[in-house]
Amino acid sequence: MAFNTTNPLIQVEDDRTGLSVETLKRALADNLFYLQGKFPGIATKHDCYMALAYTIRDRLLQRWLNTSQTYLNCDNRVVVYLSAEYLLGPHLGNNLINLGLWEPVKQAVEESGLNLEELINIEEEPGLGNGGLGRLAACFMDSLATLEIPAIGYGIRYEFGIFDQEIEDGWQVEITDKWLQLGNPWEIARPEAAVLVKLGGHTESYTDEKGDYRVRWIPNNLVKGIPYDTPILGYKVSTANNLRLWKSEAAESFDFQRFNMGDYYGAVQNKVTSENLTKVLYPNDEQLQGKELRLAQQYFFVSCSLQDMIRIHLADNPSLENFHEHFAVQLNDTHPSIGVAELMRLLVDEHHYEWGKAWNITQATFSFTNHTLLPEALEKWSLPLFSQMLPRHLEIIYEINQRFLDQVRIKYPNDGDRLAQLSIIDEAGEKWVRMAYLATVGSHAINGVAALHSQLIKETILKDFYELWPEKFSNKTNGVTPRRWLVLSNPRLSNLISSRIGEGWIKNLDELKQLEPFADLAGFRQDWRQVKREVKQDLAHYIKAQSDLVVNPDSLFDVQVKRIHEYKRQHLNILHVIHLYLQIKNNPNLEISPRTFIYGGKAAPGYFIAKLIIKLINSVAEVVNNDPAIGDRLKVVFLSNYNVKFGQKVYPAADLSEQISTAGKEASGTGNMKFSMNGALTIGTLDGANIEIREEVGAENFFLFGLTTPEVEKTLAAGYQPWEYYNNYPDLKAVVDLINSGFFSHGDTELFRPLMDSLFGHDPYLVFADFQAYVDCQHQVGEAYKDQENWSRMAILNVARMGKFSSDRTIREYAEDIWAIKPVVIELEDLCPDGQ
Ligand code: GL4
Repeated sequence: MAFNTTNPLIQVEDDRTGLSVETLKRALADNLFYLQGKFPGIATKHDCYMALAYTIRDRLLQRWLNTSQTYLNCDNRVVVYLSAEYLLGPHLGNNLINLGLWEPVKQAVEESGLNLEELINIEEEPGLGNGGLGRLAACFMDSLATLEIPAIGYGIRYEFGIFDQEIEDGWQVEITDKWLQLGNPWEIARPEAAVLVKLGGHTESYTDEKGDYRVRWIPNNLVKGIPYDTPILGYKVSTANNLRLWKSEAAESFDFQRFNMGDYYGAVQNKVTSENLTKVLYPNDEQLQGKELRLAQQYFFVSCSLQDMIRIHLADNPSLENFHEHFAVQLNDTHPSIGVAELMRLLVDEHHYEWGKAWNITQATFSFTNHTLLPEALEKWSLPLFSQMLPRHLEIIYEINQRFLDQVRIKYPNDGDRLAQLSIIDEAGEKWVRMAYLATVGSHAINGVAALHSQLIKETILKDFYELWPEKFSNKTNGVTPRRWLVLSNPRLSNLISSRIGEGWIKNLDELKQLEPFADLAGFRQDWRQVKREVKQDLAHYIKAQSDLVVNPDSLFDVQVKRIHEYKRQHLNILHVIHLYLQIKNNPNLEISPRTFIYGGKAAPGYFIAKLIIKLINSVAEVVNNDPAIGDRLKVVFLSNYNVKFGQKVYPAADLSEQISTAGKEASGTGNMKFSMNGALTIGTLDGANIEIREEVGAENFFLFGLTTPEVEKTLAAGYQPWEYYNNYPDLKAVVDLINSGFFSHGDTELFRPLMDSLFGHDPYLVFADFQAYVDCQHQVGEAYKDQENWSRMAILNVARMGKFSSDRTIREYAEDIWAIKPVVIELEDLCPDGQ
């Protein structure tokens, strides 16, 4: 069957669209020859991957083009997701699932003498994000398409994404990511849709021909933005939304004037500076690096995107008056929040709208999601830096601020403190532009990403704004896509589930509820354990290949994978490992559930303590794994280069999910959901979405420990004394003393001192305060694991109760409460049969 049934020219199955095994094989060979320029005999595995990727891309192009064509032709609202990060993960496997082509393609690949899984593994993932925030954007794109919601994702096409991590002598080493080196078959460049972005310079006022006062911006630099488009397919629908990522280039590839004057290097300089803009992703999660280039990146992609939207809008509308009816723009954290000032500039300066009207359009367009409360992550830009790069935007922000503060004055007369607290410009001491405030003032809706976090936003960082506009604030608990995080990453479990309750759950995750009665069936539990055993075996092979360590698939796989950060407390986890080690050493016959501790995660390159935590984990691993007295009872492994691909292997294999952040610090977490969805039980604090996960799965199926958010606050306010915990808890003292003795550092008593100093000196994350509760809770975990029947029961119930944590549910809530948007069904018929 061909997609195109209306084109009379296509008599036989088209090699670019046909779906039979024979056609797929022919297409594969054809693409290998004509696109890669290789015969099968000399083709590398990567060539074969490319040929296959193009074969699949051909089969989704009609969907992609029809989708954008349909959006152009209907006047439905379109969601625009503005995000500096998209942590997409490899496309090939996901596209096969979403197209429903896994089986025929597998057969075609095999009959061509290749292996599908091997080819899928070759794909370099686009690591265009740091962690949860970027990955959430990717899950949202998947859900938007699956729910057939018109959407465009805009972002940055970083030439170098998140660095690759290697471990040398226990330390993290960063290697440049080169995801584009061998070509990217999923993107199409659209140089014809390039836009220009101004930077620097100064502003001038003038009077226009109608006698109106106006401002123009005379920049000292101009950069060109080239869009690169990637299709994002929905699951078994015809929607393929567009992800448009911008690459910067010099506006003129050569500065001829300078060249003619003999300044060759000066002329090339401009080209180099412009191209630098989208060179590299800043590798910090939850930490602001107030670098000029970062602000330039943010402004660049936001300006490109807004100009693109205006072009699209004006193609079909006489004016921008109804711009907000056309686009609902979601700001993914403050990174794109300069968009508020940029849209005002475009409307007022370039399209000559009166301020009040422009402001109404702007506010009706934007909504803002906050993703963190950590003070070091809250974006602010120093005024001098800001005015140098964006002089016109600073003027606009001053005007926005003045008008906003006038409103505040009416509501709270004579309240100078409140004005200072609410001001977008922080003027106490050095002056700063507070980006979260700009986003809040410029948006009609503001949300947090889990119930607790949304509540804390209202009580802390945006308290005064909440008092002004309580109706703007809401919660949208995060979710993850079950397509990538269950169907693709855990086919064994997915098949087991579908064999009992059908496949409806893939699009409607609430249907997993139907699994609940199976938790009581011994036969099903047996099958469940069998699947888990096989998946753990796979991970064990991977561990052996990467680190040469043999781990026992029957041991409890206790996993913590996420960015390395003190608030996430990987160090609390390793203290527990040392505690178990000591227990066995002191009592050689101790019977415990054998455990394999698995860690993975990257530290920001400049975050010394996080890097030292990695070193400590590896140092403990070295001792524990090589101590014959421990045998098979404990193994510790730090797997390098944790990324989406690796996540797909590790979530399915986990028995225990470590979600042990200090209460109040993890906005939501999304790894916690992926683990649970794959049947791991959680050990966790009452933080972020853990609270809601526990509510859903039932307190009896969740291992809870630790201080609550109010207790954390109280402990800190009372003047937290780590020494007291050290002196009062002998288990803690023994662990700390062992580290300090140089036992894990070949006698070096200085190596881990900075970490110990921070735990004893200034530790806002209260590691020692939660240590004993954590150890006790871990003891319960170990005991519970001994009863495999009950453990399986709990695991099944975890999965059965995960419906809430599908990103489909999250997106539906945004669509209803914030975007006011409806699905649009895409038809697969050829819309332009004869190329008209
Ligand atoms: C984060 C939060 O830390 C994380 O809890 C949350 O799940 C994620 C997506 O909402 O956003 N905020 C930042 S910054 N990085 C994150 O991963």
